[in-house]
This record gives sequence, C-alpha cells and structure tokens, in this order.
Amino acid sequence: MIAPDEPFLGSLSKRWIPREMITPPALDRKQQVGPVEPHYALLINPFYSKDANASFGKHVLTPSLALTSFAATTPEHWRVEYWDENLLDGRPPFRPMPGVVGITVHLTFARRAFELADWYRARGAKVVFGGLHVLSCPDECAPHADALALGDGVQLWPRILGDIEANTLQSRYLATYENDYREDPSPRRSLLPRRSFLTTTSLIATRGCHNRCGFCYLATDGLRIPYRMRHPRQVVEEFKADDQPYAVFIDNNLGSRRDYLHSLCAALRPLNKIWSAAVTIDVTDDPGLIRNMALAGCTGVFVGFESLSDDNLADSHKKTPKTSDYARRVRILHDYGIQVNGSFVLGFDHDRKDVFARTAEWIEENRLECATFHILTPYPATPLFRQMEAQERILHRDWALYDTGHAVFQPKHMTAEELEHGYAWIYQRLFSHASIWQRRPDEWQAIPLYLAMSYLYKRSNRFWHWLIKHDLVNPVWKPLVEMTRWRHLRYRRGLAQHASPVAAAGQVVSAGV
Ligand code: B12
Ligand code: SF4
Repeated sequence: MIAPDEPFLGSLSKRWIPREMITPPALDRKQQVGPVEPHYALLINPFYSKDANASFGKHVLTPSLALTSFAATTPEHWRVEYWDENLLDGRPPFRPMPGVVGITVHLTFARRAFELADWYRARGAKVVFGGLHVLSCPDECAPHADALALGDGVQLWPRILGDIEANTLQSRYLATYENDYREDPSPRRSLLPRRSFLTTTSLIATRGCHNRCGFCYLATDGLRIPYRMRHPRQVVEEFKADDQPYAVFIDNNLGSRRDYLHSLCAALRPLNKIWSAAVTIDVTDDPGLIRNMALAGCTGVFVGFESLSDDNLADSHKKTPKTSDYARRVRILHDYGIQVNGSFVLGFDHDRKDVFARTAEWIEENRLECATFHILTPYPATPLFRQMEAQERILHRDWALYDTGHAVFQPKHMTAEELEHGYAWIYQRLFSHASIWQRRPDEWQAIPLYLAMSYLYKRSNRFWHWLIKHDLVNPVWKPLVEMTRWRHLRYRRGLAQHASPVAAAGQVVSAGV
C-alpha cells in the first residue's frame, strides 16, 4: 500500500541527462555555403529536448513516418536525404546546399524548426513545412517557410516539388484525408539509418480513431481524419520488405475496427514475426481477437487508460469501459502473453494529490510491465485548450514546454509545481528496483528475461545515450529481439494447440511508444 501523501514526503533525486539531449546542435550564423543543388531535397526531423525521467530508449524504438511517407512520392529525378537531429549526429548537412528542405513541425520542436528554416532560407534553399503544428498554428509557422503543407503530405509533396520546378510555388497547400488510403505508396524506409533504431519497421495500417477525446490532437479544429484502412496484404508486404524481426504499429488505435484487426492478424500470422501496437482497452471485449493477436505475433500493446477515474474519462468524452473493469481486461491480455504498456494522463480536473500514489499502486497490483505518464497538455486548437483558455487557466504559450512533462495550465486541485513533482515521483517509483521486482511475471522461467529487459529499458539511460551516439541501437538489441521472437514462436505453437490461453513465455521487447 502506498500512502496517498508519499510522493510529497521527500525531495526527489535529480536525474542524469547529457547536454546534447536537451540542447540542439548549434547553427553557425557566419557559415559560408557552396552552390545550391536544385533537385536535392533534404528532409529533417528537428531536435526536441528529452525528459530525464523517462527512458531515452523510447526515442530510438522506431522512427516517425512523417517524412518517409511522403518521401515515397518524390519524382525520380530528385535526390532525397533524411536527417533526424535526435540521433545525435550533429546538425543537418548543407554541402551541397539542398534546393528544398522539408521539415516536419510539432509544437514541442517548432522553435527549432523555425531556426533551421531561417538558416537554410538565408542560404538559398526553399523551405517547406508540414505536420501537426502547421495545421494547428499556420499563421505562426508561415513567416519561416516558403510553403506550408496543410494536411496529407503524400498528396501535396509531388505538387509542391512540381511547382518549385515551374517557379510557381504557393505559400499554402491544402489536402484532406478523405482519399483511399490503399492507394498510398509504401513509406520510403530505405532512407532511414538502420543501425540507429531498435527497428526501422514502423508500420501504419489505419488512419483516424473511432473516439474523439477532447485532449487528443485528433480533436484539433479543422483536422478531419475519417477512419481508413490499408489492405492487410500491403501491410504484410511492407513488413517483409523491411526485413526486421519486429515491427511497431504507430496507428493511433489499431483496434478501432475489430473485423479489420481480425483480418490483419490472419495476414500477419504466417510471417512468424513479432509486433506491438497501440489499442484501446475495449479490444478485450473480444477475447478471440486477443488470441488472434497473440497467434499473429503481438508481444505487447500500448493502452491509453488515461485515467483511473470514470469522471475524468467522461469529461474527456472517451468511450471506454468502466475503470473498475480495467484489471480484468489487463489479465486477458496477460493470459495471452501480451505485455501491457499503460499510458496515463495526470492532472485532470478530478485528480487530487493522491492520484500519483493511487495510479502507481494500481500499476503494481496489476503488474503492468511498463507505464508511460503524461501531464495533461492542452494542445492548441483542441477543445481542451479552448476550455482552459476560457477558464483563464493557461499559464503560458511556450510550446517547447507543451511536451507532457511540464504543467502548462493551472490544475484544479493542486499547484502546477505539485503536478510536476508528482509526475517525476511516479516515474521514479515505477523505475525503482522494488517496483520492477513487484511486477515480475508469475512464471519463474520468464523472470531473468523480464529483469534484463526492465533494467535495460528503465534504468540504463547512460547506456542508451552511448548506443545512440555510436549508432549501436540496432546491433546491440537485435539478439534480444530475435530471442523474444523465438520464445514467442514457441509460445504460439503451444497456444495454437489449446482452446484456452497457455502460460506465457515472457517477452523482452517493450510495447508501443
Ligand atoms: C512515432 C511517434 C513518436 C516517436 C517518434 C517521434 C519523432 N518526432 O520523431 C517517439 C516515440 C520518439 C515519440 C515521442 C513523443 N511523442 Co509521439 N508520436 C508518434 C506517433 C505514434 C506516430 C507519428 C507518425 O509517424 N505519424 C504518421 C505520419 C504519416 O503522420 P504525420 O506525422 O501527421 O505526417 C503526415 C502529415 O502531417 C504530413 N507531414 C508531416 N510532416 C511533414 C513535412 C512536410 C515537408 C510535408 C510536405 C508534409 C508533412 O504528411 C504526412 C503524411 O500525410 C504519433 C501519433 C500518430 N499516430 O500520428 C505520436 C505523436 C506525434 N506524439 C506525440 C507526443 C506528445 C510525443 C511526446 C512529446 C510524448 C512524450 N511525452 O514523450 C514524445 C516526444 C516527441 C516530441 N517532442 O515531439 C503527440 C503529439 C501531439 C501534438 N499535438 O503535438 C502524438 C500526436 C501522439 C498523441 N496522440 O498525442 N513519438
Ligand atoms: S482513443 Fe486515443 S487516439 Fe483515439 S481519440 Fe482518444 S486519445 Fe486520441
């Protein structure tokens, strides 16, 4: 039992973080550059500051598809390069100077995106922005770019490049997400540095979500993403083509349409590979689906529980089962050998100072292998932002701090400082030796692997930093991933022979993002 006031009884130890994980590489203002290569496009994922409380591993688990998805539509006579500043290889290249620089912009790294854009534009490149922040705050982005892509980049990118060639570039381009998702080409994963990510196979099978929670970016004004699915065959082909044993689905909610997930699982099963995905907990309404997921290689799910208070969930308009039934549903997943990475949002209006102790206790009691915490963050242009603004509770608009690790609004039943302290406490609690041990699997055979994984993921930020710096993430993790796959295949063979779940073999790869 954790006392409700335990998080506030003492001070917390300061977490280690190297400078290069909180400060972007410098851009030399006096730098001279050579001539521009007109048909060379450089695509940049800008630097963002990391949170010392969480695992550095999550940033190199799997890449975002923001840039590779539309890179696939680049005409053949263009040369494309990809640069992710978060891989700690320094600032993006400029020799030769790209004719076009495409940058994805989220609110947390908008400032860095603007700095990069100003730097490249001053030296002759055309800069194109796209991504979530461009959609929610276009007027803030416009002064820093030659063109804004508002909406689906897959449709817009070839048009933009064509207009650059014809010298008819417009300042704004607009595309909806109404089109047939099955017509999109596969993302161009060959651009990615393979050694730098645990797996380069970020897959996406569906777009949108059947929910519309008030705090989610999917509720952004003007953003309409109807539910769309790729053909299971396309997903399978992409998985095979990238030749990795493990994939991470980055869909908002892979379980939105259960009939679809059943058919996707049937298509994935013969691959004998493993994967993880984000789903809502209502997938457990259908235990047959959970069984099929396990048989198809699912080793972990990332579940947005958000809160253990029904009132908070009702306020957010999240359609979800009662929280009193969450524990039973977690057991269904565990029974089929599927790890649960629970995502929790802290600071809702019904949260009091005991929320941190209560949440930690529930996670330990139900032996969630992993948990991710977020301070409630009102993203601009969402219903939550409008509500907070109307109530004069927004503390500032420094978007860099809208990273779910900072309190940017006035919580109802505690101070902003208490919310940040509780957030740091709960991470430290869940990453502690005692908590890791308490959540160990029942089967003793599974314990050594569980401990190895937990310590590597949760307590080894120095090691992660070293792996990232030396491009060793994939080579070092690959044997562990392969070991997990073998164990999972053995488990699946047993499961296939029984109508009911069989004892889980214990997994290694942590679920989701
Ligand atoms: C993969 C992922 C990650 C990865 C990689 C992140 C990275 N920046 O490299 C990891 C695990 C590291 C991560 C971390 C975090 N993430 Co994240 N992540 C995602 C996830 C699951 C998938 C992103 C993706 O690939 N989408 C698919 C692509 C195809 O869609 P897209 O990005 O919108 O791109 C399309 C268009 O926007 C456009 N486009 C985009 N960029 C450009 C650029 C140009 C030039 C053009 C023409 C077009 C264009 O074209 C694309 C095709 O249509 C999303 C949720 C989601 N499903 O989108 C969350 C999401 C982006 N993450 C989010 C958050 C909050 C975080 C964290 C802050 C969480 C945390 N506390 O740790 C961190 C920190 C990252 C940060 N500061 O930005 C939020 C962002 C909310 C917001 N309003 O900004 C999201 C939306 C999740 C959510 N439901 O809230 N994340
Ligand atoms: S269920 Fe998840 S992805 Fe869907 S709207 Fe709610 S928070 Fe967003």
